[in-house]
Amino acid sequence: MKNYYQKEIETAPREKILEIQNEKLRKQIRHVYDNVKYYRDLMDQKGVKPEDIRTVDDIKFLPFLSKADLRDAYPYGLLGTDLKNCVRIHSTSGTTGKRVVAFYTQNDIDIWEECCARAIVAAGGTAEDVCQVCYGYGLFTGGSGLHGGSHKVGCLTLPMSSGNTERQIQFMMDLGSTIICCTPSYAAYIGETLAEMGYKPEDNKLKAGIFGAEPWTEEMRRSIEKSLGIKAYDIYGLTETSGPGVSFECEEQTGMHINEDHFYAEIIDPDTGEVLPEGSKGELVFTALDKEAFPLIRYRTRDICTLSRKECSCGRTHVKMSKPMGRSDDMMIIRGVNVFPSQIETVLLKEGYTPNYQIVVDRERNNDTFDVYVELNPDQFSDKVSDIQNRERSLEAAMRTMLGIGPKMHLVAPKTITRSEGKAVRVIDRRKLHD
Ligand code: DLL
Repeated sequence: MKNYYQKEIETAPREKILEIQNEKLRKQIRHVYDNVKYYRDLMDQKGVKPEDIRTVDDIKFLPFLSKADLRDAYPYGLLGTDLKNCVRIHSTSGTTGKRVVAFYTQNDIDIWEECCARAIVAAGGTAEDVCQVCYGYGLFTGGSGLHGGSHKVGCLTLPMSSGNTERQIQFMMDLGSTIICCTPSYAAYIGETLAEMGYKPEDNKLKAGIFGAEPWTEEMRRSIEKSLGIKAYDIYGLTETSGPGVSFECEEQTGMHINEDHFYAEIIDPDTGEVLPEGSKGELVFTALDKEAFPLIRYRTRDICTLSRKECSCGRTHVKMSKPMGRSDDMMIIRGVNVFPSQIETVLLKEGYTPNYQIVVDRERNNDTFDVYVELNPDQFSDKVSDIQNRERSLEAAMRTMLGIGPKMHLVAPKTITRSEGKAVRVIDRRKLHD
């Protein structure tokens, strides 16, 4: 028997979905034009009026929104409702200076949690399940999103948050967790720790895992499935769109169904902005059709992927996106935290160091390693090891404040970082995260 959380809409005929999208879009565009000055100005600049947008085919006339707009409008410039109607915020893990802050009304939270509930049910979740949520709780959307979804499904919810692996394992074993939600790298680490503690995959009661927030490969899926004895499902989302649950995998495991009654997806050429036909590889753009507090019109995610409308054996009719295959900007995701090289550069320059640096990211035993090598100025150079170590510790602290995670800092002698003849190679990512 196939399981759906909201069967009617999840399996609705294409025409029905289009009808819903068109109606919600017209309403949403009228609403942002009338109530959000930032959108009105963008639309006026492009010469588009709300009445020009009748169906999703007209969406191409609307301006794009980028992360830079979100920073410009920080914190309240994109609010679609009175602050008094908002009940929550979440935020991305640091971008240069200002973070992205997303607002939610109660209705936004309900819809978001329903999307996560669809993902949990697609992974086989029911009210009988024990769902262990080990995404981070707090400003990050992972914990709250899956937590809310788990409640909606009626699972016994274990709000573990991330970290403290031994305690995670103790609860998992003692309470018989059947579903686990966390980043794929943390899932792999839990699998490894279980084996080290002498457990075999069949010793736990887990049947499914819902993993996302960072890129992971099919090889990683197979290895997690083996080490935990589960079926591993992908889930995608971003803070700007509410959080996890924009799209999720079903049992076919061949891409993630986008919740099209709430999000309209386009694939564009990242250089020209041209909308590409189905199946093309390009940048994913989302329009949130019914978000109230933080409306999002044609938001450029910077994630590169493809869309497919091929019929799915699960019966869901919503379009599927492939795993993100990379990004059209230089953002890295390290231990689940979004990191831009420019943030690192900002700290270095502020602290009086050279802009000659190199970031090395790797993965050891399924954990990201994060090292930054920086050249000292000749006048900063010292023969005293303790001087250098003190400088490294203080830089690590400054980095942690900026990024939310601390890289291991290595101060090296002047002129030792290889100079490039073309673009500087700032980032060496050895993790091989994309197939
Ligand atoms: O990572 C929301 C989330 C939480 C998704 C838990 C899934 C599970 P942000 O911190 O704003 O939000 O980061 C969003 O993470 O633009 C992608 O580049 C990346 N990302 C998210 N899910 C996946 C995934 C959350 N399944 C950014 N595969 C996005 C690959 C992913 N990358």
